[in-house]
Amino acid sequence: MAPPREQRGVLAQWRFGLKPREEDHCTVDLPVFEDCAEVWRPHGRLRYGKLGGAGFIADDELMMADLKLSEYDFDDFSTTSEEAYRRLTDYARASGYPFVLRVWNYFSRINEGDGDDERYRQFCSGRQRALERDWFDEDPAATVIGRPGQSSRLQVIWLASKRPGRCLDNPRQVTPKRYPREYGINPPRFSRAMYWEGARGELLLISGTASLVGHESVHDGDLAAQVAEIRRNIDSLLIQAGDVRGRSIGYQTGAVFRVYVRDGDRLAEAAVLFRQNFPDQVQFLVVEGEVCRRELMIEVEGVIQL
Ligand code: 3EB
Repeated sequence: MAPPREQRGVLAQWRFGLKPREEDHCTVDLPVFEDCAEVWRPHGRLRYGKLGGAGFIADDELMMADLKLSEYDFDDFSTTSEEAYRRLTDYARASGYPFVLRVWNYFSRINEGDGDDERYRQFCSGRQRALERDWFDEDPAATVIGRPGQSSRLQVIWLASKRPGRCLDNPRQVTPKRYPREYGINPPRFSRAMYWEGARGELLLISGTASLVGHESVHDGDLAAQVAEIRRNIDSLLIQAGDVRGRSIGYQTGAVFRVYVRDGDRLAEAAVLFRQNFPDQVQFLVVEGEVCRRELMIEVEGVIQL
């Protein structure tokens, strides 16, 4: 399998705002503020593969996989999610890139359904069931975002490595797998960030970070205050990452962030707020996307190349 011409020669070319075709890799149909593509350069020779709904692009150290499932093929949404994570864990073991560093999950109507029936919670239940059968020692960094509209596609993109990363916790926030019962029967399973070192250099992969302190959402209804809280959360994470690395980490050039905004009419405002709250050298793109708790208006993720 070779990817479409415009995606050749790169480990990943993330594109937002387009409907992904079956053969597309890392294309996510979330509405964008400005057209953007984020290119991840390979290190060494590229290899391509395809297996059971997933496409794979790998270089000497890292593999990017993009799995698309239709919920119509499964009984309910939690079963769809379980199947996605079964394949992810199976493929990771079989591929030679067993260490899953980072996962991005996209599906529509994330906040539909009440209480434990909410689709995000169904997603968490399916993920948990798959992980009870087989999991890695360390939860990967992750993002879960709702795509506007009614698509039946669950898209799971993951970055895996031949060698392990080190997962990080954020002392300002409760570890997701220890969230109290009020957030669902099955807690989310992800780490706040993953630090990784390879021949191409070091990467800090920062999970979707929201205005959440402890386990509680804060600043309900206040977009500006949520962005400021996210900055504090990410600052705190960088301190942890610096400890693990043995050398401090800042927002150096080479930082690329993504900003997911629930209200499609507030993308421009969110871009201004991000600029005001984060250092100038941080590159970012703004896309429309629903965050997994209704009161959360915005979520920020990022990659810092060190
Ligand atoms: C949070 O801190 C916000 O379920 O994998 C962010 C990143 C969030 C990943 C996940 C959820 C997940 O709980 C939501």
